[in-house]
Amino acid sequence: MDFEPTETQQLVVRTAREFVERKLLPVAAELDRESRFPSEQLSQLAELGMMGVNIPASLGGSEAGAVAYSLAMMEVARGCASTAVTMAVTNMVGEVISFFGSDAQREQYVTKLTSGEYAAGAFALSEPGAGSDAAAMTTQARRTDDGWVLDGQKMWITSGGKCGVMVVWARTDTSSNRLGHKGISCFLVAQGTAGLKVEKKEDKLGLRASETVPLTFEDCHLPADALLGEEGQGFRIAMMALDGGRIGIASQAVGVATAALAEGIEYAKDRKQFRKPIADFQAIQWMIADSKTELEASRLLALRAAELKERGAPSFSREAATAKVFASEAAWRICDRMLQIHGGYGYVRDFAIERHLRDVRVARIYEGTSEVQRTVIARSLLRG
Ligand code: COS
Repeated sequence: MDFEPTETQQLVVRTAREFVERKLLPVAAELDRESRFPSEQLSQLAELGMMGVNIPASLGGSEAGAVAYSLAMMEVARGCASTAVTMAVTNMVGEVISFFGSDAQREQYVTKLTSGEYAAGAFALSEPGAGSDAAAMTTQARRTDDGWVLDGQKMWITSGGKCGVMVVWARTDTSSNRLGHKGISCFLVAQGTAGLKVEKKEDKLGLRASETVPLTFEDCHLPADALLGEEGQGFRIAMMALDGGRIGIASQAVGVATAALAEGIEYAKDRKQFRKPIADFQAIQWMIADSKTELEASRLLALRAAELKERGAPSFSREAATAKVFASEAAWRICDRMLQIHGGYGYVRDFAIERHLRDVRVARIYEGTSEVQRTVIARSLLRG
């Protein structure tokens, strides 16, 4: 066990940190306030290799590994959680196409994601009636003489209207309503495809600079080679992609909580009540100490899951869920405690802490709720 980052990992961290200090921290509050998609920042991140941290160099990625990706995500999320989630989904989409795609699909899409030619990638799994129960999806892909026709609705799609390409899950076998996950396949859909309609942007509590939209597919014709992986394998592809995605969200939560803790400490040292800095009170010190402890535990869990992924260890799925549930729940508590330290000032927009609290809340929901993570962990242990 080696806790020392490799040279490559250190380089990725330095690169991300410098970008965050210079380009992201100065604009994060404004992006949030204006609900402005961070196009410019995403394109700069692509130039720095952050849109394919764990993607082969032959496809324009940095090939720096899953641990480096987790470290990069922690840094970027410290600067702006909205930019971080957009980067996370883009990396996830790039990885899933690299892993399951044909040579032609990889060439067509992955290099455009890693280079920044596409602003982002999108992952269209959830539906109005299929969230935690992803296998309950009703979107259909009907085979035609020369391809497929998609019909249905997707919901909560990050960058759905901004992405260059999206991975879309649909039911290809409707012969029995008991087929569940077995009849699901996965497709690559380019932005602008006829029959794809991007619906009205969601007005969210947090992550306001990231775009979240519903999508409608109506008589949406796709070529035969839009199928990603094998027919009927879509659910497995989604689960495998989400295993990696959950490390990204755990890392995002760590990044936001890191920012929150630093701001809480700074405020506690500065703010005076009863003739001394509030940092002198044990009540405040314990909030800081508990937060630091939970933050470091979260960081280690995320990095361990990433290391297991990098090694191809089968337990990585469970450990990714462990990291995700712990880090997202801890980050929420940390942001809440740091807001408490700010008192009334934490409840207004003059300080960043209220944004962190709003931004981090969804980490307990998306890419699998905390309840789903617990299901994944328990099932894995009970299976033995
Ligand atoms: N990797 C590879 N295959 C996996 C897998 C994984 N991590 N998890 C499950 N599978 C496979 C199973 O092996 C099973 O295949 P076989 O029938 O061939 O053996 C199949 O997928 C179905 O698995 P399971 O029975 O566990 O599926 P469930 O319908 O019970 O769903 C949960 C399990 C709840 C864990 C899953 O639906 C889930 O993760 N839901 C949350 C979805 C989510 O995260 N949505 C967020 C989208 S992004 S905002």
